[in-house]
Amino acid sequence: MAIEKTLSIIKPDAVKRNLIGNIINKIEEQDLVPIEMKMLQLSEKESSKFYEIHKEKPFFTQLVDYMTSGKILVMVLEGDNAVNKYRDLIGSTDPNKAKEGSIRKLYALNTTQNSVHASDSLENAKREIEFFFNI
Ligand code: FUP
Repeated sequence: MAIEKTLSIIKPDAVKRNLIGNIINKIEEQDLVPIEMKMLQLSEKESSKFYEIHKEKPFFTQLVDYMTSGKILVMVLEGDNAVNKYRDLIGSTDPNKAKEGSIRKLYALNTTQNSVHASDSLENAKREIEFFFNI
């Protein structure tokens, strides 16, 4: 058993379509436990900082703008193998490529408005959790 923490964001497209409950249900079904959560709306500055890893990418401006477009739900999830387990649950970035039953396959609109974020490594999980929470 390796109990880990990972960062989850329910993005503006999913919040606006009343999908918070459905998504948390999927998370809990996998024995991932939300141990922190908050609703907030990112400023341009905060969004750019959070995604700074992508600042050279062609989609950066679009991504930063989209992530400021409405409220998000940020959560810390805890559980066995949480980082990889939650990555697996959300599915591929592009919903057309996401596997059956994954959150993005079920709910994402496109590659930008793709409903959820999940940390992609333990190291990034630590950085992202510190970005939003004092833990
Ligand atoms: P993921 O880890 O699956 O969220 O994907 P990436 O880290 O590659 O990308 C982070 C976010 O950038 C995605 F969730 C959505 C956005 N993005 C785009 O808007 N267009 C792209 O072509 C790729 C990513």
